[in-house]
Amino acid sequence: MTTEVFCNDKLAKEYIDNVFATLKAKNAHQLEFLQAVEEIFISLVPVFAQNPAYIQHNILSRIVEPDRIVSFRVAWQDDKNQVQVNRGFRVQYNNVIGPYKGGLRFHPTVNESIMKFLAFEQIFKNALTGQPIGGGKGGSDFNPKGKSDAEIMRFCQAFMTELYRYIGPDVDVPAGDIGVGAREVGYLWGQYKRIRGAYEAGVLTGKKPGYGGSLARKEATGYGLVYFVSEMLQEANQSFLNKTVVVSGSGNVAIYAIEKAQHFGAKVVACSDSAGYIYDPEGINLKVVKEIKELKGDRISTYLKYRPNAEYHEGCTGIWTIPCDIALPCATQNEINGESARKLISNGTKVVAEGANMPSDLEAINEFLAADILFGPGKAANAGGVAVSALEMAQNSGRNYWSFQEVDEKLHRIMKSIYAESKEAAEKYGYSGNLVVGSNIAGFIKVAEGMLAEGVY
Ligand code: NDP
Ligand code: 2IT
Repeated sequence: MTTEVFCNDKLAKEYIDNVFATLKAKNAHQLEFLQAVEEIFISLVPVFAQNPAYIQHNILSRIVEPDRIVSFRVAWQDDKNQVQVNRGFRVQYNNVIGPYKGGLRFHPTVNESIMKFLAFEQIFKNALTGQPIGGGKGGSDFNPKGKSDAEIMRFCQAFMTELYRYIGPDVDVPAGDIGVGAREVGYLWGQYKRIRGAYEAGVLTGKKPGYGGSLARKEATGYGLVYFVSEMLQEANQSFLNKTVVVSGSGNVAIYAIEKAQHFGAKVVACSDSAGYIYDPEGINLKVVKEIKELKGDRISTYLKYRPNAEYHEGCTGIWTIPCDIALPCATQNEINGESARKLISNGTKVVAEGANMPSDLEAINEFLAADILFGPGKAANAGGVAVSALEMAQNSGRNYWSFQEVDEKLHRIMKSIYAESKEAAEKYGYSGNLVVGSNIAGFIKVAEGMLAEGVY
């Protein structure tokens, strides 16, 4: 039995600051992780002020500590028969709402801080989808660039040979993220199936349609982002029609965000990769981008061979100097800093929505909010990918397939509902129009209530 206690903003802030100070002392070098936590903590002051039970049960100290982190060696042979060694991770953060769920990232920058920031955000994102999925993330510092198909396969098999013991359709369900798409998921799945000796399709999502995968999963994050932005625009009596849009990245999220934005009548004038960006004032030819990136795995600079009137610029941040109505960062974390945010604002950008995870740093977010930019935080705006992953799990358990249209309609409904819930939570807690606060609160409360119901462990 707990007794009712009084709380207010000051006491709530003191509690949150204390938890953050302890976390910072314990994880001093994990900058991305601390950044992700700080953004959420700032939003939660009114929630703790109004729900003292959360303090009594020390929900915050419990929620920031992952259930477990697995780190493992991945040894594999390259095409020259040399043995290479990488580090693999799986962060199982919180499974109050469902099995741990989140992608795998293969990128040389992967470390524990990045894994933890992604897994932490995933808890609240997944809660927002309304689907029964907890939060997790994994990956490796393996660099897929320049590797042959056989090397990718051997790496994926070696990675799964260790990972398989920690995952399962009701335990933890990985999927793709940067550097991991349907090809990699296919190799991972094949190895899992061989080791387990059973067809447990729901252990991984993002599989190819026809081999256990869901239609519309490939498109889901990008389409979902554009559906979310449409809700934001509708609120301001606007739409994508004739808007100028800049999208960073040219991977899975970026490509399908461009596709849907164009479908809704927008002119997308720029996209990028980690080396530089292209500017095509006539509007990006998406067929060309798909050929370069999806078929050839080439650099975005080669776009100029097909469209000589376009421009190519080295470096990533310059893309935010292009005047646009809507900016959709879809590449990676911290790609928009305060300076880029100020440039976007002074160029008249009205909407910024995050397809990537944490692409705007804290200074940039503050700039956007202060300038009354319509700002869609990643946790809410890019949740379409994992939402359709949950729909893939549902199809796998039901041993059936839904049509593209059926999945796309469900995705659309989920994105509308995430927007509505985030907006409503912001209003309820006195931050009308602030979707950062709204989505953090709406996601957090679902998890916190589940933790209260489960009791202390
Ligand atoms: P991809 O690997 O398909 O594409 C990533 C794109 O971002 C590429 O164009 C890549 O360029 C660029 N990029 C990667 N790292 C950097 C970097 N350090 N600096 C600049 N550009 C970079 O990944 P996704 O499209 O799947 O993921 C993009 C973002 O969206 C990530 O933040 C991811 O976490 C997030 N996300 C992904 C979801 C999904 O379903 N896939 C769901 C929700 C969020 P290059 O080709 O040169 O490497
Ligand atoms: O960041 C993300 O939400 C993803 N990479 C998708 C995760 C998933 O399980 O589909």
